Amino acid sequence: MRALSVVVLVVCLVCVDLAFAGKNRDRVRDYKHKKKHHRFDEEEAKWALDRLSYKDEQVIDFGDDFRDLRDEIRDDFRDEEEDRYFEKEIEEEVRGYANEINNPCVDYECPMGMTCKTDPQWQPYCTCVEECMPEEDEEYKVCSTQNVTYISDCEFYRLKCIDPEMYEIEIDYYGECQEFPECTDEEMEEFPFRMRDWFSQVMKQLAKWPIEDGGLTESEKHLEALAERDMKPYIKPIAWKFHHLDVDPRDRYLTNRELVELRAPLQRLEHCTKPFLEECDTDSNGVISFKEWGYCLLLNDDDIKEAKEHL
Ligand SMILES: [Ca+2]
Repeated sequence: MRALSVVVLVVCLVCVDLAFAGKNRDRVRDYKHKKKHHRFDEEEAKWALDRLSYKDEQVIDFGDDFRDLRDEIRDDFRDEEEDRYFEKEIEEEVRGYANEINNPCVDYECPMGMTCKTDPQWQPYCTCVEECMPEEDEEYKVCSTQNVTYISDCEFYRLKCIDPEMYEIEIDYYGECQEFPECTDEEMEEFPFRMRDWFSQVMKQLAKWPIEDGGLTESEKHLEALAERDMKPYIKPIAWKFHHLDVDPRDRYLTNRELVELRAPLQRLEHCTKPFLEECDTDSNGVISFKEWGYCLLLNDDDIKEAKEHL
């Protein structure tokens, strides 16, 4: 019965993690679509720049398809008056496109709650988001570690960016703030097994995905393949997950902020997540060391030593 419940929960947790990875994949797809679209705009802009004799841009080869399209459009605007109107319209568009092509914010990344802007010297910088999309769907709500509900994670991070007093506050979980049932001793005892099985399953699934869709890197795939042949197949995934979360900063300690990615999507489905992670921090210094992480996922000292080699 216990084994069955672990299996059911592992499947459930894998679904959650993959759903989030899926969201990430959708975002990547969306980005690629935008990139593709942007590319088209870029070609149009270059062609338009050519029309306006912007010499710097004339060296660009548009390719046969584009030249055909250009000639076609030119033929369509034989009428002089129309042609003048077209020139004017093109000129306006050129300014917009050229702006977009040269915009240094296009590939400039900002942290959550911030957006990129340019200064008068056309240098990119990050500044707090001014406004978030008004979200009405309950699903977008988030609950903070101060037990305050926000309409979306965008709104939470926007306010956190504006208010320095919110520096220590993080997203606790997705959804409106609520009371969770207490995590029983029995549930708490099972939880590390669930967690580490879940890490293994997620790693296995992500090994099948292309890296650009959020899948594992080549070295992570290699690690996953090795893990499957291990006597203790959970050791490497435990190290992998720690390494995956330990990014801000990568210092072999997991802060509350780094744990958001693990805790926030799970807490509503798995009410033991939060108390479990709190218990992992055995010296109560607010961060989880790799040793603490290993112990709370039931590794012994030798396992931890082995796992450390994969950090
Ligand atoms: Ca860290």
